[in-house]
Amino acid sequence: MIASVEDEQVVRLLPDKNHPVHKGFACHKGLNFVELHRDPDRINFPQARSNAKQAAVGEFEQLDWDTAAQAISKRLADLAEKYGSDALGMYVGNPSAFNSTGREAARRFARAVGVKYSFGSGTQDCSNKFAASEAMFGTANLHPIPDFKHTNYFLSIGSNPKISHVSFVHMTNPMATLRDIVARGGTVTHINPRKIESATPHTGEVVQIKPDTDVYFLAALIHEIKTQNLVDEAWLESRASNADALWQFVADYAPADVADVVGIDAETMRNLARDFANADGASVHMSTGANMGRQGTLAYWLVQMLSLITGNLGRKGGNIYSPGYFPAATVGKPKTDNPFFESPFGEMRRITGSLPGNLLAEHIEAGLVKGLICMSGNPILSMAGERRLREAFKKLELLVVVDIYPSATANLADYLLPATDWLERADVNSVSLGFQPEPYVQYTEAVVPPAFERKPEWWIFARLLQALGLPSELDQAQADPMAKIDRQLNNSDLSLAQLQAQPSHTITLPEPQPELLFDVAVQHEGAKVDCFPSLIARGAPACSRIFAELKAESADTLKLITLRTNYMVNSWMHNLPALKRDVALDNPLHMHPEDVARLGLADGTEVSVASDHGSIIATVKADEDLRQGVVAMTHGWGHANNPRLSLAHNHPGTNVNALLPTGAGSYDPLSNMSFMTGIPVSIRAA
Ligand SMILES: Nc1nc2c(c(=O)[nH]1)N[C@H]1C(S)=C(S)[C@@H](COP(=O)(O)OP(=O)(O)OC[C@H]3O[C@@H](n4cnc5c(=O)[nH]c(N)nc54)[C@H](O)[C@@H]3O)O[C@H]1N2
Ligand SMILES: Nc1nc2c(c(=O)[nH]1)N[C@H]1C(S)=C(S)[C@@H](COP(=O)(O)OP(=O)(O)OC[C@H]3O[C@@H](n4cnc5c(=O)[nH]c(N)nc54)[C@H](O)[C@@H]3O)O[C@H]1N2
Ligand SMILES: [Mo]
Repeated sequence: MIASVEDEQVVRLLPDKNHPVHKGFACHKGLNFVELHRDPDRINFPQARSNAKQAAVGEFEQLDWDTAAQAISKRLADLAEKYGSDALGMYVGNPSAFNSTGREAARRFARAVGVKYSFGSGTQDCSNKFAASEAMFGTANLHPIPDFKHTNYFLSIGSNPKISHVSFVHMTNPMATLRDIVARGGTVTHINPRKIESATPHTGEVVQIKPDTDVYFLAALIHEIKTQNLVDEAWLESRASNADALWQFVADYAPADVADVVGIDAETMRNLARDFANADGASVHMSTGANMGRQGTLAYWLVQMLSLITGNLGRKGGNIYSPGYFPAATVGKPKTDNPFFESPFGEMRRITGSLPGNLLAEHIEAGLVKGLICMSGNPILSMAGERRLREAFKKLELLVVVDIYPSATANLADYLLPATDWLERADVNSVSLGFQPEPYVQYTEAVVPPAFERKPEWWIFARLLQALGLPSELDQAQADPMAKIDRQLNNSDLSLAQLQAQPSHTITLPEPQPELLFDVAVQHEGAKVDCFPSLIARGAPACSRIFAELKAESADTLKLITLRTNYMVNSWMHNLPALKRDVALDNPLHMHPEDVARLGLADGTEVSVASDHGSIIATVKADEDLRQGVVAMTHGWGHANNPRLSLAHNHPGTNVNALLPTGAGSYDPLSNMSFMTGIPVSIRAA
């Protein structure tokens, strides 16, 4: 985007029509960022809590940075003295992905002070992918992307590109991308319980699946392709190991065997499998809708297997590797063969450093985590079990929150530290590494100086380290928070200085070459993909058990799924007037009209929604787009307890995450990924 600045104030953001890749396409949430930048409810100064933690609403007094840094470092030192170095936890949330210097600083800080317990939003949206890739490919950082430009079949599972712009693929103008595939005679198929906004006559059809069953659907496709002899066996032999175990795994899941469980008739699955296998270049992408099911790791594995056995992995029009300015796949190798260890909560693993988010409350309740640092995350609203988390957070001896807003989590903090926003800090689009069909690297400058006492995270963490007497970036005469990125750029004979000199501060990189996937990215010996790694074998028994459970399930079980809209970003853009339109003033419970009638309800009825884990009150919204038996509600709402966000507080909505499971058994033990979709609920008039 282009920011117009007058008197050191951003007055306007407009799409950058000259951007070599995006060509003026920009998301309305980004374009409305000026509202966020100027929001009077932002956190502008360091603050310390001045009332009791038991109080419903936190009260805070303003500090200067020196006082705040001293006070926090003293509290950290006290904790270390009392409990040794092992009582600290950290939670790093989603916006850290779009904050290259902040993310790196949080990592460095954690290492320097010895944070033992790391948590993050990754176990709410994607940790299954890291776990599966690490096992199959020998690197957590390989996530082959669709070759949109050349593909003739695109299978999109559990995603809604029009609304969310996808995760793990940096898609420019998602709808135009889908339209182009259909326009050149290709096919786009969306696998989703809901007829999503992304599906139109020009952008593909939806096959409506039952929630939390993708793994069986994928197994059935592979079963059919194998049975029809559509596997390129010689190629598979040269590229992969353990294929026999894959065939054995899918043997129980022929299309006819799984049809009732997945809710798609066998013929549809058979046709889909054959069309995919026969297409001249077929690609597949799976996103949060399937990640959040109970078997996200297995589902992601089967997605890659579908691509592999049809000869589409690392092939033109299939799924490819796009290294961008740095081949991150080469640095994602697992540190050990067996990631599992004994913990107070049984056998456990870390995935890209993180423990299961759904055990965060337990860690505090058990007295393991006494102090927590939370950066750009809002676990109180974004994770399951708000009530339990609130009680746990009140038991913390120290909670430091680094945020731009007084979030629900910030409300419980002992110290609140004000971060800068995107207009006030420089950045490079490093999160896109590996995810770009059209690779480019861009430097975005700070277009205005930070308002008030807001500081970039790298500075905040460096200041804390300094106060702790530890080596700090700020010890240097000229701090260089982008040094690491510059080094990575140098790897491609680029530099920050070069970027800064370019129009749009952007350099486009060569188109990704399909052969790079095997030549560069796969890290297993001989660049062979493991078709049945031990991690997957570990998940196989649960896969058959859940299949039997699903088969036995009553036909009228209602299942809850998640529903992103254009008017929210997780829990945190709820204070922007531009996103609080009349269609988006709360988060009703979407239900199919037949289900509404069957339960004797009506559009607008107030209902009580209950699961095994909690209950909420919601308003029914009849919605024909849902599959029957599926209900949906948008997450990130529930601002009734937070008067500091004035607009959000006026339209609080309900936190649907009260219905999600938390604690033992509520996450995929292969990857720590939380179960967040396909949750059985019952509904009655309130
Ligand atoms: N407007 C907006 N954009 C966002 C965000 C936001 O909050 N608002 N969040 C951002 C973030 S953090 C992320 S991770 C990305 C996520 O990007 P996406 O993964 O594309 O997320 P969603 O749009 O929620 O799409 C998930 C889809 O999965 C479907 N689904 C639910 N359960 C199942 C299931 O069991 N199986 C299948 N096959 N489908 C299922 C849902 O109906 C939904 O359409 O979006 C990002 N973009
Ligand atoms: N039921 C249900 N729950 C879900 C999901 C779902 O689909 N359904 N989606 C899940 C997903 S995909 C995700 S990623 C997680 C998100 O989980 P979290 O990352 O914990 O939550 P967010 O709501 O994204 O909160 C981000 C916080 O970062 C702050 N912030 C924004 N920009 C900056 C910045 O530049 N610096 C700093 N320091 N702070 C900043 C915001 O004010 C906000 O408080 O939630 C998940 N929760
Ligand atoms: Mo996410």
